[in-house]
Amino acid sequence: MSDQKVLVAGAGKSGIAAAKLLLALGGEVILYDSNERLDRDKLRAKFEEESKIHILVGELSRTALVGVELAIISPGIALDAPFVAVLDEARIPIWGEIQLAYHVSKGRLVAITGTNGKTTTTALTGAIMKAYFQEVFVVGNIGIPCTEMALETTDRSVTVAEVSSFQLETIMDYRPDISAILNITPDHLNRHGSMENYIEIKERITANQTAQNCVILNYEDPVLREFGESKELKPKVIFFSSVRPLAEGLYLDGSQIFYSHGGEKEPLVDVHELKLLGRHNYENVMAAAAIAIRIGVPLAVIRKEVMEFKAVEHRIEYVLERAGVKYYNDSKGTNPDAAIQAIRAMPGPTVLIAGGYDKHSEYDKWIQEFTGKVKYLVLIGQTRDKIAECARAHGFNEIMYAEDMEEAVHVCAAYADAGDSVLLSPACASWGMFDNYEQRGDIFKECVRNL
Ligand code: UMA
Repeated sequence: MSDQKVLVAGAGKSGIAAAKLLLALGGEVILYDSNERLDRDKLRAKFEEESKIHILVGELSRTALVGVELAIISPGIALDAPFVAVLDEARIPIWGEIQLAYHVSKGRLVAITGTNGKTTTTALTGAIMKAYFQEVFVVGNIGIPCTEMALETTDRSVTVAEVSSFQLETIMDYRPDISAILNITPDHLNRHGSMENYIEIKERITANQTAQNCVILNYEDPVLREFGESKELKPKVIFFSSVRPLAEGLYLDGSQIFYSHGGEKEPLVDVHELKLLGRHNYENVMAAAAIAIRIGVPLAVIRKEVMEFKAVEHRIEYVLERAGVKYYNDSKGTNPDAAIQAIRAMPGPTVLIAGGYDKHSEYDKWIQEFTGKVKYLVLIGQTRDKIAECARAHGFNEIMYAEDMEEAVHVCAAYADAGDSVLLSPACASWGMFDNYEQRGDIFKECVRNL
């Protein structure tokens, strides 16, 4: 890439990291962002003074592209963004940021995608790898751009990447040694147009894989089962199932996870020994274990790591116990589907804090999960009335309102009995009351600790 002039689109985390990588490789970079309100001086200050970088914001003109040989695009930019047409017209190849990282990186690559659970699985896989290998990088959608670490990788490295559909849209010869698709349910359809397209993009993670590579798939996801059984798929397939025993692969039987292969079955872990809760998390554990087995980590190491692994922050995260009541933070439960998983994961009667910004979601399925589990519902935020009305329509009347998180936590503490759980899993986005879901979760935890 040395001496190449490259346009990097998007001046967020990915764009900055990609630009720095290209500069380190000796390239010249135009860092472009369509948000004209961005401060060009502040962006410029993120780079060494002598860097060959030009900052461009607002509209992208054809003349700005003179001499540009390649464009690197950030994941948040949809391919129907107006400036992409300008790149296409100028016949400039477009690579995603993960494609650039792949081009430069060394060592083995594990790439994990799926609609839900990919951050937990990536973090857990990373933890297992770190317990066994010396050089491990955990990157991608989880928060550290792949390009940020690319130059540090060596032939001995193992890179574990969380990969989103946004990132997979713009890969070229990206070929993970091991890939995993955890599940595919409707999400991001506003960007991908249709479920068919979304599925195709997720499955693209295997597009360049060969018979030497491997893909881990969820046997209980009908789309993925069919995909895994199709004759055209080149990599070796390892299935996992949380519902039935498999002759080959990982599966949950009762409370025990087994690894079965070549006619033998080996117990991996009893789920009661895990700190992660819920069937969806057992699936994440099986996917991570399958990856680790495939790459050669001994079962004893995997067992130890999965038992020690705690939930990723803000995802059914155990906070503490007060007066026999356990408190859980699931601020990442920003839609009804995710919030259903959290309710299912609770060990017993639960006092639930929910509500927030209105994304026009349907709440019926989520409220139907309350039966036999949720004792009281404490509502906050813009969606309070809408959720209360829907809950009453389903015959659930144990509803209270709170003005802020502190009040909500105090109400829960007053109404929860020893043996109950208090769960923040709002089924709504945080905006309106908080900057983002992280801040909402942090404030919840602070209020709990101050009880
Ligand atoms: N921009 C344009 N033109 C556009 C759209 C955006 O110039 O048409 C600019 C924005 O003005 C902004 C920049 O692009 O300045 C933002 O780029 P980005 O949205 O790609 O964000 P990054 O900061 O680079 O973060 C991205 C991922 N964001 C998205 O996919 C939306 C992060 O995932 C990821 O952690 C990070 O790269 C490192 O790899 C976040 C996410 O929400 C967590 N992911 C989605 C999800 O998990 O559901 C897929």
